[in-house]
Amino acid sequence: MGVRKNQANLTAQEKRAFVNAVLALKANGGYDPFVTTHNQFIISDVDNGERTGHRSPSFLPWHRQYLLEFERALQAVDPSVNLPYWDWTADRTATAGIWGADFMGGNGRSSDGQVTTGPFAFSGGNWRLNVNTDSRTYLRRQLGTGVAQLPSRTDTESVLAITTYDAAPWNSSSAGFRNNLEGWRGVNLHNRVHVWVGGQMATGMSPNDPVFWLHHCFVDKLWSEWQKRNPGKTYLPTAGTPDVIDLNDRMKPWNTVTPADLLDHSGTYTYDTGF
Ligand SMILES: [Cu+2]
Repeated sequence: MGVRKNQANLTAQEKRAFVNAVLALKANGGYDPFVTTHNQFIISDVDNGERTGHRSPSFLPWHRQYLLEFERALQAVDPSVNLPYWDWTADRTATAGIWGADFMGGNGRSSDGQVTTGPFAFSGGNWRLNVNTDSRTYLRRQLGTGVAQLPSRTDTESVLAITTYDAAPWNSSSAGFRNNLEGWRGVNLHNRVHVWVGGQMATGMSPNDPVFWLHHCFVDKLWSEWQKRNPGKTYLPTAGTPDVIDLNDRMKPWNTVTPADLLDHSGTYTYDTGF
């Protein structure tokens, strides 16, 4: 069973293995379909209609399953690899280790936002964006430009303290833990991180930037932490909600798993520490 570690604690060899598995998946055609799927859901998830991947209670179980699918695809390349997470409350500057040339690579250059360092720089020849909003096929970032600060530990604790999972109308206007973590209301955690990174990360094609997986792995860890702190509090809504994934509804695109199936990840993977 896999242990998902803080990226700041990976050894040089673990970083290399993760990067190499991502590059191998890109090269064998297995990566880009993940980008396509995410963008299709970003486009189709709407506040007043069907919503599954985002702006709805199933934001968390949907991304949990989506990350699991991606992690399994990496493990098919290298069984030693597990998803690392990026604790953006701690590793919170543009010069933090996560942006090193041995891992995610650095900020985009000022002229066109192009990432020019690390394994995913376009000039390296291994990271061409095939699923994109425009003709720019190079990875872009503008760290700290769209918004100045990543969420702090205090911001994050304030969201973990919300004891209701989610609330009607089950969308981007909801009160509750899910929507505050997703970021449509309150101090804004998950959405703000996408904006802080900028480039493709601030679009529906966000999985074009491999840091997507590390960001969402930390969001998943925060859900896990919330569950630990709120025993007996369950996923909501539990039944009969139009356009929304109830506890025992199957989720597209897999149509095999329900939120109930995904609440307990401990048989599949664990996290190295609590928050
Ligand atoms: Cu996200």
